[in-house]
Amino acid sequence: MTSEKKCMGCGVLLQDENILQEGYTTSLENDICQRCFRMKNYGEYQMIAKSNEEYLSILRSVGETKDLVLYITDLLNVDKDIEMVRRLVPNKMILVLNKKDALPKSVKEEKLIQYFKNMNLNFEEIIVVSVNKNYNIDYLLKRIKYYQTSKNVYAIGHTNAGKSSLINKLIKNYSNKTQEITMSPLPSTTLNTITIEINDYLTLIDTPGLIDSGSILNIVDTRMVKKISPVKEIKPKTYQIRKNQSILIENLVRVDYIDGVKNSFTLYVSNDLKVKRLLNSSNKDDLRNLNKTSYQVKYGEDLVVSGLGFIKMVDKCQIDVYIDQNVDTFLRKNLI
Ligand SMILES: Nc1nc2c(ncn2[C@@H]2O[C@H](COP(=O)(O)OP(=O)(O)OP(=O)(O)O)[C@@H](O)[C@H]2O)c(=O)[nH]1
Ligand SMILES: [Mg+2]
Repeated sequence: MTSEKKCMGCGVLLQDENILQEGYTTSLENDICQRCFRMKNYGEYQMIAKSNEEYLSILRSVGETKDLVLYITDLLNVDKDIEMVRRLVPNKMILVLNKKDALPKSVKEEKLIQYFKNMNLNFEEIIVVSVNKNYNIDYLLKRIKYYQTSKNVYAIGHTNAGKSSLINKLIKNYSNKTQEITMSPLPSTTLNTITIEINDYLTLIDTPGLIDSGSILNIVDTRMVKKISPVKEIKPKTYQIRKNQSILIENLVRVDYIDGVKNSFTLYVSNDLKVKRLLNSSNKDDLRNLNKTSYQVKYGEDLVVSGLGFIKMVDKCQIDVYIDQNVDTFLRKNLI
């Protein structure tokens, strides 16, 4: 039977008929589905492949309200399509830059804020937070109260940005509810909207995240997903690098320095990932069989590897990047 009852963990309709389909639970008396139960209690993550179509239609319907929207962004995985989302959702919006704890303490907040201001996307305010460290959450709540246009406030953003984590933090800090939305390091944890009344004046609505089809998280196993997702402050690794040298990250990415002056590459990736510099690029390596993209890097650009992190490069140069063909890489102006 399919009920009208939604799973409190991920938002899908509960059903007790088909174990292979989402929303399955052994008994409709339960509040959460079996997938959420396993993630919460055993850390057993189950990936669900989703298309972005449903999510885009959820975003469009958010855009039809006049309610305040929180756009949650992971500072390590800044969206490429932030502008597209802004067009779909023209509401009053606070940009929430999450996971500050994962960046080195030396990174200045004002600099991050300025970077996003320069996009001219008309946010009411840009606020840096760390949900894990409970950093700036009180201030965020104050500003939510200040900008909200009705009781309802939506949380939107890419999958894995920390939307559900943020809402859970707000529930924990400011309400007497015990409900907990499911959180996980895998993409597409939340499957449908979840509405939570914090108090008489504030109802938060969690939404599923937009999928980044080019994220490296889509192609690695759960063990590697955990390794890639930083839980501690990243200790950036800097390498002086010259022509004919290479940087390798695990067996995931290879960057060959093809041409340019002696340069400095700083890697912002999880500390758990093994990084190696080859002093001679001609050394054989299986990574060479992966898809190759060549970049002409301008002065002061980052190479972003979607879902993994980024390499801050100082001088202009030419590089070849080898990576699985389904993973996106791109250049942008230095974030930090
Ligand atoms: N380092 C760090 N990790 C965080 C923070 N907030 C959330 N995370 C982690 O980010 C991952 C994703 O969190 P979720 O809350 O499930 O993200 P979501 O945006 O709801 O993702 P979907 O439901 O898939 O759209 C989890 O592994 C969290 O532990 C933070 O402040 N710092
Ligand atoms: Mg979620």
